Amino acid sequence: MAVLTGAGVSAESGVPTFRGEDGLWRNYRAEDLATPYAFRRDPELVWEWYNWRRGLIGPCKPNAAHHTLVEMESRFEDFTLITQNVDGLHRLAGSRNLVELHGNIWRMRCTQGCRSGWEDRSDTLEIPPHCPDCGALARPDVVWFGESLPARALEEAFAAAGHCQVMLVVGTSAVVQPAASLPLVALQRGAYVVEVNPHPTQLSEVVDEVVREPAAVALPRWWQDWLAEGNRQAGLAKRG
Ligand code: BV8
Ligand code: ZN
Repeated sequence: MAVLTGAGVSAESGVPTFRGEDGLWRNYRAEDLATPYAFRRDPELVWEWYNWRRGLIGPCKPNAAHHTLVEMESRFEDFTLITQNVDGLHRLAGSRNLVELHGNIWRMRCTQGCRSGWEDRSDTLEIPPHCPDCGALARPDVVWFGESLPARALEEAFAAAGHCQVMLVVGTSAVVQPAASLPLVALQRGAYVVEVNPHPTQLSEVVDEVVREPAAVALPRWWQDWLAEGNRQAGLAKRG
């Protein structure tokens, strides 16, 4: 089983999505600020944006969709959760076999490469923060537009998409590459692909099943139906 999540899985936790109306900050779009160019040009502005998002995300708690994915992970031999989100809510909910394709907003790394991936959840960040070792600018440990994704994460994600029998695609507009190609890889390899999203996306026409509902409602019910079906199948098998 493989699951791909996007910003929509955190919507019911109060985290603004990227392309929804609540996703703007001072009239900037994510694509304007989440880039190496924007950071080079104005690291302070980019850090103010990340600080604003950290302030928004900090109080948010995992919702029923995050918790259902933790329970599913414990019930499947082979389960990979691939997320495009940087909010850290899957990890907070207890997901372990987690591929963070686009990094994590709570982690930082040194722009001179001397230190990577330290966690800093303080809400009194100096803006812009500096590397504690060499004093160079620190940057959020996330993948910006125009940057390559971490090779290992990418490998794990495409391997999971390539061998899963079922893939759930939850809360993504399926616009951002290469993440948006993962469901297509799963479909090509014959997996049963389910989209959970209250709105249509470019995947809706090609997946096997569409659940047009918010994730925190749809996922717990989809999982209960799966268990009930499994028990029925097991019951049938037992009866021979
Ligand atoms: C790369 C981290 C190789 C940062 C993010 C043309 C020009 C330039 C570039 C490109 C191009 N075409 C393709 C590209 C490449 C580019 C790209 O895809 N651009 C897009 C915009 C076209 N991709 C890249 O640059 C990637 N790197 O390709 O490397 C390379 C190397 C060098 C040079 C060139 C290429 C890197 C992409 C990673 C970007 N980083 N985040 C940060 O967060 O600060 S992406 C960002 O978007 C988030 O990670 C987010 O998760 C992700 C995807 O968005 P979604 O998750 O889908 O969120 P969205 O708001 O869009 O949709 C929410 C959905 O939820 C909606 O469908 C909604 O209906 C639904 N929903 C709402 N409520 C609910 C719900 N669903 C369920 N329940 C609900 N309650
Ligand atoms: Zn450093």
